[in-house]
Amino acid sequence: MTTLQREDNDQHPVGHGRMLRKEDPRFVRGRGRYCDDVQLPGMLHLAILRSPVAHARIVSIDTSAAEALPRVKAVITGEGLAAQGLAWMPTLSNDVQAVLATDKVRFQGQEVAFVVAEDRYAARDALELIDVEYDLLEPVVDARTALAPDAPVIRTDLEGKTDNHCFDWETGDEEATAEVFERADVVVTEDIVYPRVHPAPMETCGAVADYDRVDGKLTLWSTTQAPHAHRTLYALVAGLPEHKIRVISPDIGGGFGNKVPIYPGYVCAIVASIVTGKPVKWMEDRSENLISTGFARDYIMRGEIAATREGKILAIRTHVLADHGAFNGTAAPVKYPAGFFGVFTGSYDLEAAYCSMTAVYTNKAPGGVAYACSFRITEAVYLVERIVDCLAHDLDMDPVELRLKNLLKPEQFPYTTRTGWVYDSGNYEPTLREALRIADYQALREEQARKRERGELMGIGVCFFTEAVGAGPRKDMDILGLGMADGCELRVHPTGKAVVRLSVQSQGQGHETTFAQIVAEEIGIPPADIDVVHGDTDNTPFGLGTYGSRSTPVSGAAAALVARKVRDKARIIASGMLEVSVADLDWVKGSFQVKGDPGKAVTIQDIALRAHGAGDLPDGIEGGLEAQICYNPSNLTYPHGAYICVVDIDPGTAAVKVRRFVAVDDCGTRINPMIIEGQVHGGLTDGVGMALMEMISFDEDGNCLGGSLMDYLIPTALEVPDWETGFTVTPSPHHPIGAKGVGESATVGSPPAIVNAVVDALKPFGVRHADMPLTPSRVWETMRGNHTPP
Ligand code: MCN
Ligand code: CUN
Repeated sequence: MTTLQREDNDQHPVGHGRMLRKEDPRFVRGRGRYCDDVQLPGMLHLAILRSPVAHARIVSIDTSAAEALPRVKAVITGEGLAAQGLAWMPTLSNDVQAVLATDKVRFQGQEVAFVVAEDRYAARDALELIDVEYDLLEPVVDARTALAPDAPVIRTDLEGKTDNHCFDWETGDEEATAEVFERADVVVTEDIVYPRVHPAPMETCGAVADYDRVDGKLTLWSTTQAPHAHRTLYALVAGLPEHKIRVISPDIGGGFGNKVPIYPGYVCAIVASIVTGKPVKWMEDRSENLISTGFARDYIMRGEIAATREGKILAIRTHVLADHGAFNGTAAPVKYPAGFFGVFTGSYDLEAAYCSMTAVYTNKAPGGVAYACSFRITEAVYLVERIVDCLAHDLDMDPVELRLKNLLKPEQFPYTTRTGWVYDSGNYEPTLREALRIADYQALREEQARKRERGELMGIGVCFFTEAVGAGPRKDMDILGLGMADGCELRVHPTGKAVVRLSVQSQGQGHETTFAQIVAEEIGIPPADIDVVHGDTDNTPFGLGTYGSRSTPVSGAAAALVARKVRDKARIIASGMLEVSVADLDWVKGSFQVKGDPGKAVTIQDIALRAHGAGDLPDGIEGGLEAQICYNPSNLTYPHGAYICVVDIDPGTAAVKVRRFVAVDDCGTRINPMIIEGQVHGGLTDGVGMALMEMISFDEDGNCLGGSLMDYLIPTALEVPDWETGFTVTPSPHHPIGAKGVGESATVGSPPAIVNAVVDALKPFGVRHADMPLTPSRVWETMRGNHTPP
């Protein structure tokens, strides 16, 4: 099933292959059209006043001076919104979040009021003139003490709430796991923190709202990864009829999960346009993006692993303390409050597993599911791949040998994990062996041994991961009651050119190219002749959008199946044109040929013309050549990968240099290998950022210390090596073309490989674990035995 195939199809004219991106001519010429490029006649500008403190009661707000400023059109506070019933909005996790604070502010950067003015400068200037009196309250900054009996209660808005408890969740079998732990030869326990980080897309969030008072229609350009889901939620919240709302997601300058939630700013822009009768633009700046929009991770985990002396892993157990910030704004399917953290058993054959989780509110920005996390699989993979390395450390075993001993075997698939996930397909060992081959693992270990003798710090880190992507089957998954299916429409024009309309939305993943390729492969029209339309609810079918690497698994399947539907109709028309029965036709990419007489054939373009043109069509066949579909996946897809990282640490400065990184990914059938490599390169770069540099931290007053890119460090080309990539192909058995998602794989798989490498380099110091980000100061302290978790 797994093949190591060569990809020499660079020049492939039709279908899958290494095709240059159709969207790039516009991007490389600076002709992309982003939210902030939208200019409408009479457009006003909106700026948001944010709380300077983390926790305080609002005593009074005086807006008179701001209102008096020339060019200011409106100043709105929480009270103003409350009068319309709009001060609070639902979050994607069935919690509520303040659009503008009324009673209290609950995190630094929270929205307190907004100004609408004739230009951006006047709006910003007016913010300075709003006088807010705050009555300071003690903030809850550390999740570890959020449930202390004397901790101030953050969510006093929730009736009867007397503590900062958000939710509890568990999965697996507690008793069976305890029993296995009891009889195991070896038990290893480690406290592992995945710090709060931020997706920090190049383009910040923003919107342009245009409410037409005459026809009652709202058009909203917004930075959203899920235009249809957002539209339905606006309709439900604001009471506007759904057909009178058009959400347009134009070009998006990176999403990484940051653009999944509905932010107060979008709602404020809509209100402002309704109030003023003018189009209103809101674009946040970099600091606003970093301190107030969806963060990622913030899991404090205790990992435990049980094994035999020979290194057979028996069970994994974990308790997680999850910091959800001031409102539970996590985007996850309703039944999965911890996202897909339940896959924390990783790629291994275990006897038992158990996870318990406590989530708490703190005085920090809301969010949680973001930054290429595959719904929290980043955290799950980090936990298992770190704790397996801790076991290797204690057993004094090579981490590769330990993994090879425990990886699931191909004959075990489909494999139901101890926490109930059904891995669709996998052939793990060849993937790991391919990574070892590219890295020349043996030679690296020999080099390391020589260097250790000389006192040099070189480390080799391994990670093997399995992801669950493509949410998801309707029977299990919905977001606020919306089933996670995706529609697709394909229309072939009379001249054989086509347009395919998607419900998902690209933020840089190249959908305009790859979705054309999927359709091209099925129907034989060159991808250049297929236009991809997305990101506009008036012109695309309903579906839940792009996140959790679900576009290929769900919408990609829809695109393949809708093309097959059109091809089925084309076959009937062809049988009429060639005067043979449909059973006598062979489909040879792009044309139907009469069996045994390849000279008698019609191309898809001939058929398209006939479908629209003069002349008879077979009985019962309508004119035109188009179809639509709504695809509900039967399962998630489970891509996997093997990563090997080599680091050198300067013993004098403790600076970590990632010298080599080998990534072998298996995402099933590969549609465009070049785009996959781009996705992997980006995700690996994310991994270097998280492992070595990135963290959103707070001081004891709850001030966010990562409010600019001077403090919140993100990686550049300088910090990353030349990536070495490889692949294996294990198709998904239930996906129509066997493809699995890949957009988040490298972000999921790379942090543990890098941390494992750093810890491996520090082995001479007796180090078994160190927490991210492994900045020089933290590595320095760790070398001296002073490791303190973030
Ligand atoms: N692909 C392929 N063959 C496969 C799988 C995928 O050729 N077997 C291609 C797809 O056709 C698509 C791309 O790879 O062009 C990513 O596909 P997929 O894995 O389905 O992921 P999505 O398109 O759903 O993208 C979402 C994913 C997520 S959730 C985050 S977060 C992330 C990521 O994509 N955000 C990104 N990659 C990003 N890349 C860019 N440039 N910008 C972001 O914001
Ligand atoms: Cu978790 S970030 Mo992506 O799913 O949009």
